[in-house]
Amino acid sequence: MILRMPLGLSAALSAITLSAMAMPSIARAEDGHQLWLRYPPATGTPDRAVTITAADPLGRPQLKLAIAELKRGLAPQGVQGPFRLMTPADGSWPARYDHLGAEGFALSSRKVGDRIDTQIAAKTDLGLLYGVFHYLRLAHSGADLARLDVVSSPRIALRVLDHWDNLDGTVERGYAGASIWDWWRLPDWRDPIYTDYARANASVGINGAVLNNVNAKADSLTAPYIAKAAALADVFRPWGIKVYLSARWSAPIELGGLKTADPLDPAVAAWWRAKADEIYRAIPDFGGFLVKANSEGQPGPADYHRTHAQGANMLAAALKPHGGVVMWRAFVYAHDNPEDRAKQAYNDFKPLDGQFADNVLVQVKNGAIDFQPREPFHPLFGAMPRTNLMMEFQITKEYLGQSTHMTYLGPLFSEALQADTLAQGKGSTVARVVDGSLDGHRLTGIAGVANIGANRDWSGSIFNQADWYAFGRLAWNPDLSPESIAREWAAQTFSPAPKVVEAVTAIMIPSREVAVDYMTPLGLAHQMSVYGHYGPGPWVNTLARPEWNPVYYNRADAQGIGFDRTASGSKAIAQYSPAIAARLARPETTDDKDLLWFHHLPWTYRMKDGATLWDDLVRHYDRGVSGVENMQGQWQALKPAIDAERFEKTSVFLTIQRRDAQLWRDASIAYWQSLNHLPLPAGSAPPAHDLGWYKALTFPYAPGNP
Ligand code: BDP
Repeated sequence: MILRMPLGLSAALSAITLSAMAMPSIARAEDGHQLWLRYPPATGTPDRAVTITAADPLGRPQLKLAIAELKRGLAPQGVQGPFRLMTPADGSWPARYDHLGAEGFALSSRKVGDRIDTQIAAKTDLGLLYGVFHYLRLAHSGADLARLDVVSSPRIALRVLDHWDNLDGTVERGYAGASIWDWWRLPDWRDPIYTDYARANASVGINGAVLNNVNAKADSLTAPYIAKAAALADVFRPWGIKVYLSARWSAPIELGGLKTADPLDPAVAAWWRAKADEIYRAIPDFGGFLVKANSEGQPGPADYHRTHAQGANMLAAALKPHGGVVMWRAFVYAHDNPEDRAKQAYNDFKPLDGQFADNVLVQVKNGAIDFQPREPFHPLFGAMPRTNLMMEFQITKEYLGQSTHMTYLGPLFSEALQADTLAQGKGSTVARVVDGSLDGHRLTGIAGVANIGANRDWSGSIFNQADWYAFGRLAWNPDLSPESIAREWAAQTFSPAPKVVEAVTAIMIPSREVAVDYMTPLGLAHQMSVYGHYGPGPWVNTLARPEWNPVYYNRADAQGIGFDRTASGSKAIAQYSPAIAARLARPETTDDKDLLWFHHLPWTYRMKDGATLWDDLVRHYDRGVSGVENMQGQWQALKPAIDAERFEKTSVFLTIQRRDAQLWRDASIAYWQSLNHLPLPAGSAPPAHDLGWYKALTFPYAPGNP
């Protein structure tokens, strides 16, 4: 079937350059709702007719979507045809593409006279859809479309967003407004936003969504809520996205009236089997369960003296006949366990290696504590070769300034993925654990705690969208560079003009390090206030559980600061492979960025450059504040190139960030000085207030607080 589409573009817009930086002007008003899928008109392109050749899309919803998306993305661009979309079923399939997996695609193009012939090939219609999105990504980020030769398949099988959305419409650690799921009106009202959501995810290759909070209510597993989830699954299906549910461990008691949730009790297993059957009747391609068990007060198999493996395997057996999986979280630590919190997950899970069923993935946070601005990689990566380990990142910025601070997370994700576990010699990166290549696993996964809410711009700020985007791109290929991802995001989000792309990328790339500097430099962690983890609170020591208090992590006193995790301390370094442990055993051979994570050191300790630890620490805080000032200046220079709405919002957010950075610096320094009584290094300004002033600050009603 041949679809002919006259583009009929007037192509009247031509580039106008102005300003000292000669940025191209962008006049359209924008509110960020279009994300990176804005498809703005190209400038100066002549009218063209485009031809798309594809099999009859009748009965092939994904092919239909691929064609529609291609038209939608090409129309403003005035890109030349013809395009050919092909699968093996369509004939003349080139054997060289036989190795493409179910989701992979190949793009090729060549110039024929004054046209460009483009071919998008994939084994499945979903692969074609991904191929179309990739083509459009290239088209809208200024790539040369006349000589394409791209073959791409995802490295990780399950690329999932975890929504910490509650049934009452709130979002735990959500900073972008209410939940986008209108549970109340589902399943009848299928808000068009669900389609937009699925399309945005598909555009970056995300293929799964856990709909409800890991701190789950059993209600999600009742018939009315299964019907609601099924309605969402229907909307998502054509976009290649499966739904998953967080399962509350004690549901057999709460919903089934059983006396126990013991995983070895046959009645419990039977209840879950029946529940799985019921879900699959409504959602035939249901993905499976995500489980937070025996963690932060949630029930779990340990309540019955059973292991995590026994719990996970019982659920896995219920899902197995339907092809579902269990994503079992390793985020566990107990209030009555005096062991270093950073060690507890490893201690619990490492001995279980090899005991998990083949449809279980153990979901491990990138670091051993909790999504801090910087954490060394979690020692479980590389330590459980006989287990499917999946990565869990937090896209929502609970500990990184929440919605307002600009802290591009691409470098954080990539740092964790590229960390070398040395488990099987050099090159045993976390990425290779997660993509299964290191240990030969086929069931692989990566999850990101979503930063999506009902805000018009989805993520609470324009730049937070980049974190969602970067998660998807790295889930597809964990070896992509955060710089290249930032570039393609900036090109699609603002303008492909090289000056704009370079200037936006230059702000994004250092932004996470800037935040580390003003919040938790040199390996400090968890210094956030009690108000929803917003703002500084290094002095806090009043929370019920020791390991919820910042003082637990900084261990600061008159003599020194930092958490000793060496042989003289908690011995956590022994959880890493011997070569890494040997490096971490001494402060001199530990990276400065992780120094106080692993070592307790005197304030007068000499750093590699000869400065004292105290002076160096203060310099990091100073650098954090001046880093935000730089970002502000760089953003102002972009004014002529950015539409007023998005420019203004980002400017104001950077002002908030500047204020917060100062607060972080001053409050932290005031507290450390109250302990060490040391003078500030030359050139460093004293905090604006005394410590009491900072301690008296409150941030009530911080959003996202459970
Ligand atoms: C922490 C959050 C808490 C989550 C928990 C988790 O503060 O709200 O429930 O992680 O991941 O980061 O389960």
